Amino acid sequence: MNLNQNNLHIIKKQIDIPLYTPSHPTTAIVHIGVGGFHRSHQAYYIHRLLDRYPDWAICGIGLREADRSMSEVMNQQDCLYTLVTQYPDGNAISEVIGSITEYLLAVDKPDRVIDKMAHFDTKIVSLTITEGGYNFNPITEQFDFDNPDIQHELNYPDQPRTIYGYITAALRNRRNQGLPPFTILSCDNIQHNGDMTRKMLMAFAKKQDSQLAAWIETNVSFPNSMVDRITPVTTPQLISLVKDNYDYTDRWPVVCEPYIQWIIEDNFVNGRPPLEEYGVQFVPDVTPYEKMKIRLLNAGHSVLGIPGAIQGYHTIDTCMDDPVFVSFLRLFMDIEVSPILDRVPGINLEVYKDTLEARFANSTIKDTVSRICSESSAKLPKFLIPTILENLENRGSIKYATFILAAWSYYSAVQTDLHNNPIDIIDSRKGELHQSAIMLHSDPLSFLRITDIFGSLIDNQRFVSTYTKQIEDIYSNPNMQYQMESISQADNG
Ligand code: CS2
Repeated sequence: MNLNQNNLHIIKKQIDIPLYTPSHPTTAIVHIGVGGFHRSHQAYYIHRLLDRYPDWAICGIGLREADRSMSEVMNQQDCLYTLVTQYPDGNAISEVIGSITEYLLAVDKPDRVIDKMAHFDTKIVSLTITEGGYNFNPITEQFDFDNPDIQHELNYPDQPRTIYGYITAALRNRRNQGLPPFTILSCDNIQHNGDMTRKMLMAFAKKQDSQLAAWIETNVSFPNSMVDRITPVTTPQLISLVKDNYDYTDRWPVVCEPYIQWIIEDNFVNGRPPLEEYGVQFVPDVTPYEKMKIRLLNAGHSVLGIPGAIQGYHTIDTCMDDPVFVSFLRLFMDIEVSPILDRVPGINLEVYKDTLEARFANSTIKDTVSRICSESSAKLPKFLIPTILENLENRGSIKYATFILAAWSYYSAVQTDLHNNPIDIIDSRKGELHQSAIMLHSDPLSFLRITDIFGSLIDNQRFVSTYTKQIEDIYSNPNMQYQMESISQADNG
């Protein structure tokens, strides 16, 4: 039996199903980038409120050809999916989520996507398009006009390809029809994600249509938000688990941890769902929360994942079984991150870090090192490098974070773990990273010359000498445990 609306009356004997009925749902949120995270986080919050507030359903959008399989599964399953929340003690809570009621693949139906976004009912356009999806140079933070897709949409505004082309096309229709604008809500792990989205969209819109740009500037809002829920990649085992336990086939269920957090600036130009009734925190300024989360959790993941991959560990909880990794992670958080964080209202930092350790150690979610290391070229400039820059400025410690860059260089060059097994590297810049990293024998700093990742780090003497020494150490003995222990030794007393 397949998961779909018709079968829900049978499925509900085994598992919780939505209490709301989607006969004629109003989709007030258009979400671009429906992956595991959107489905465990935002769509889960909306699921919880839809029975009382039925006008806030979600229309999911996939922009790229790569979203075709999600589109097929979602449409085949009437957009229903199973969310499996795995507790560290082995208990799991599973439920069927129905808050996404429509899914459109933009490459097939660009006009329908524009019409949907331009429709009166749409009040929010939200985004999870990953750190790499915003089309900016991570170091200069300027919009990348060289991207061929951007060039195409500037020349042919009615043939959009990226969020910028779609959003401007939809906003132009709304303005022309005299409709109110929508709020653009970024849910990606970028500090000041709303401000960044505004800056990028304005750069694009000004080039495309300066009058429209002026309208956007005065009418559209871009709240910053901090999102959090660890959501591993769906595995064939999860699909079997759902089938074995509940007797139906869900082709793309989602697994996640119990922890969930969403903090948003309350700046919505066309209304919003009452998410505060469901645990979402609205604050005037999200800055301290997002900095804490990105610099500790997201960077902490990379601090475990990159050496973990070299060591031959496959999941984050396996890294946390290694006391050397645990101690290195904690020292990184205590010595290099905590001192540069601002006071975070209502949060005890020590407790937050303890909770992170417990979340990383959750052995039931099996979050893979390959997911964590994927697209490190987009993640590290946002998660880790800014911490090194701030500590260079403040004369703080840099050896933990720098070690991760040195290990990343080794990982990119050698591409195998300590046992000579290939490392599963998922990065759109994998080839380029490899080429730069292997030049090391003629130029020890070759890796750092990718300036849109490392910026001007290469010009800093203290950084360069720490990095060079660590690279030498790693190449003489790539056992991460050994290297991490010797770095931590002095601080462990
Ligand atoms: C992870 C995040 O992609 C990563 O490297 O750190 O996906 C992380 O699991 C989420 O941001 C948790 O909220």
